[in-house]
Parts: sequence; C-alpha cells; structure tokens
Amino acid sequence: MKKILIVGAGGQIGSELTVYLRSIYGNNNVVASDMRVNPMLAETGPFEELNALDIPAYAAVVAKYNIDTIFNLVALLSATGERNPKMAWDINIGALVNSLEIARRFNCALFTPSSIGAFGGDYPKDNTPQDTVMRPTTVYGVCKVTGEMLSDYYFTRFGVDTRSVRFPGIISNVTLPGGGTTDYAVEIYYEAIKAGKFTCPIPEGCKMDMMYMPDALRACVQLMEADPAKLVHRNSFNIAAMSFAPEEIYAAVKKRLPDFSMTYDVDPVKEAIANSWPNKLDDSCARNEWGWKPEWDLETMTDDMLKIIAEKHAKGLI
Ligand code: AKB
Repeated sequence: MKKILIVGAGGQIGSELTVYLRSIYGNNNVVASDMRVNPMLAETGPFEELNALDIPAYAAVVAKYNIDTIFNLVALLSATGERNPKMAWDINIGALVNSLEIARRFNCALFTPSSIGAFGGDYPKDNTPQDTVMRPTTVYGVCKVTGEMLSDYYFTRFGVDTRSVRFPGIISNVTLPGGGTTDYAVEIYYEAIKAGKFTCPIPEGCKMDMMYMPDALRACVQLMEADPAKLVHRNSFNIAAMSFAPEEIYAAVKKRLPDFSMTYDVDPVKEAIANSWPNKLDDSCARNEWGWKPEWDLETMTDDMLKIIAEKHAKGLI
C-alpha cells in the first residue's frame, strides 16, 4: 500500500483508520473521502468530498492521487437497514460495485469489510466456522454475503486484489457508531460515565462477538499487507477478539464504577437480528493464513474505554 483512498472515512471505523494509516504510510499518502468534509481528517492530510455512488467522481479522485489501495467503508448498518431495506441495498451494494469496477480499471487492491451480520439460517452459532451456511435474515447481511461473493468473483474473474474481514461489533471512543445492533456495547461506556445508568436494548444472555478498535485497525493493515500466496480465503475472514452478553459487559463496568446500574428495554428488531448472529466466531483461518491475533479483551478494553471517555467528559467534550 503506497497511495490509499478511504471511502466513507467519516464513520466510526474510517475516522480512526485514516489516522492510523496516516501514522504508518504518511499523511499525504492517505486520502480521506466522504459525502461531507470532516474537519478533523481534512486538517491532517488530503480530503475529498465524494459520493461513492457517483462513479465518474470516484474515478477522478482515484486518478488524481494515483491510488493503489481502496478501503470502501460505505454502509448503512443492520438496524438502520431494516428500517429502509431498499436504501440499504442501493447504498451498500452501489458503493461496493463502484469500488470493484474502479479497482479493476485502475488496478487497485480493495478492502470492503464484511460482518458477523453475514451469518444467518441454520449454522453453528458457537465457534462458527469460516465456511458454513450463510442465509442472513437482514438486508444488511444479504448485502454482506453479496459483497463477499462479488469480491471473490472480481478476484477470480479479473484478478482484482480483493480482501476482507468479517468484523464483529467494533467498540471505540472517537466516533460513535450509528444504526447497528452491537452499538449498545459502545453506548454503555458513554452512559456509565455521563449518567451512571444505562438502558440496554439487547436481552440478557444474548452473546455477540465484539472487538476493540485498535485490534480492528491492525487487522485491516495486517490483512492488506499479507502475502497473497498464503491467502486461501479472501472474502471474507472470520476474526474474533471477545464475545459477551449484556450482563457481562455490565459486570465489567460495574466492577470499576460500583454505582453504575443497568436495566433492559429490549428492542424487538435488534433482538431478532442479534439472535440470528453467531455467539462466537472461529477465526482459525485468519490466524493460520495471515497471523491474526487480537490484543484486547473485555477487561483491558473496559479499563481503556472508561479512562478515555472520563477524560473527554471532564474536558466537556461529550
Ligand atoms: C452492526 O451492528 O450492524 C454492525 C456489525 C456487527 O456489522 N456493528
């Protein structure tokens, strides 16, 4: 990776991936783009206002900067997708198809994240294998499976260097996620610091895979830098770091903030989505093929999240 374009850079992952990639590859070699200018990202390197559905504009940015690697992070998340399936399909698949075509035309490597949301139907929910039944029940999941298959198609048919991971719920403290089923595991930390209490939309006992942002960022770079000869899979790798149910993250927060309390007000849409997703992924293919290994667990992440969010709160930033 020498000249990188991030499409959808203003979101939860993009806002941190841009900074991380710039720290490795140099500020001027990482172009951030989104529908609207993000002042934080525009201050430290090139930024382009870009709608990924506008293919001539997208191609012009790739040509202007001589891009060789694209991170396509444009997506409506699972719960938002269920409110407007047509829009979710148009945006998620539109950005993907344009990214694939541009990667083919300009000979770029392409990373498009998949998700635990790609799973559904009758598959093993514990230690969910890399290759198994994938019959998702959400439009988000349908887009993710389509994306995995189309990306493999562009690799085998046209030789486009497509690579991807199935992200768990990503927990972070810079940009809030929006419209996801796993968002509760971010919100709980903010509410613990700001209000001392939290109402959880996911039912007790519902386990999902989660990952702290620093591990997610490392995974992106490690996979894109991996020796292609070692990759048996491409689209898309299971990666895992931790798996917990609401009562477990609640206990981790309460251990550090004894006055913190949590109640449940279960959102039926999110409950149905969460119940269709894995309890815990088997990520052995990622470990074997490109050396994936997480560094953060629920305890270390909780220490870090509470410290950073408390600092922001003390400064009046949240
Ligand atoms: C969501 O909850 O929709 C996302 C995801 C797991 O892909 N965070």
